Amino acid sequence: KHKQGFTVFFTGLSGSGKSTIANALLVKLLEMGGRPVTLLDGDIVRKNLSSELGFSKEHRDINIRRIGFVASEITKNGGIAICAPIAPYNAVRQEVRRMIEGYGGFCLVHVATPLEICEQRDRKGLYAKARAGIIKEFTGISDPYEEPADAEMALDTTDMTPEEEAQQVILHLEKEGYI
Ligand code: GGZ
Repeated sequence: KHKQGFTVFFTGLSGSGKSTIANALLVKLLEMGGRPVTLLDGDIVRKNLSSELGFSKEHRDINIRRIGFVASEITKNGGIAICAPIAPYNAVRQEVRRMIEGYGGFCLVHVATPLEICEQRDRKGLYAKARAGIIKEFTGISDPYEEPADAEMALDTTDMTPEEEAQQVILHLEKEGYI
C-alpha cells in the first residue's frame, strides 16, 4: 500500500472549511515528500475545468465526475490527489469512489460543520445572498446536501484548528498504510 496512489476527497457545505483543511493537508503531505500531491479545490476546478457549468444537479454531477476522473488518473499513476468540492450528491460520490478504488486508495472525509455555523460565519456573504434569493440553488439553503453514510472520517470543525483536522486525516492515512 505504501507505494500506491490515493485520493482524499473532502465533501461538505460552502464555508465548512474544506479548502482550509485541504490546504493544510497539502502542506503536510508535501513536507513528508515522496509522492507528488495535487490539490483539486472546488473553485480552482470551477474556473479551469468547469467554467461553463452552473449548479443544477446535472451540472454538479458533471463537475464531480471531472474531478473524479482527474483524481483517478493521479491515483493510477501513484500520486496523491486531494479534492475539495461540495459534492452534495451521494450517487456520484459513490461513482467516483468506485472509479478510484480500482486504482488505489480512496478516503472520503465529511467536513461536517453544521449549516448554522457556516451561515453564521458567512465569509463570502453567499448565505445572505442565498437567503435573499439572489443566489438560487444554494446548497443547504435552497438545494440539497446529502450527508454521506460511507465517509471514512467525519470532522466536526467547531472546536479544532485546520492543522489538527489535517493531522487527523494524516493519522487515518497512516493507520490505513497509505503513508
Ligand atoms: C453552492 C455555490 C453556489 C450554489 C456559487 N451552491 O464557498 P465557495 O462559494 O467558495 O464554494 C462554493 C462553490 C461550490 O462549487 P463546487 O464546485 O464545490 O460545488 S459542487 O461540488 O456542488 O459542484 C460557493 C460557490 O461555488 N457557489 N453558487 N448555488 N455553492
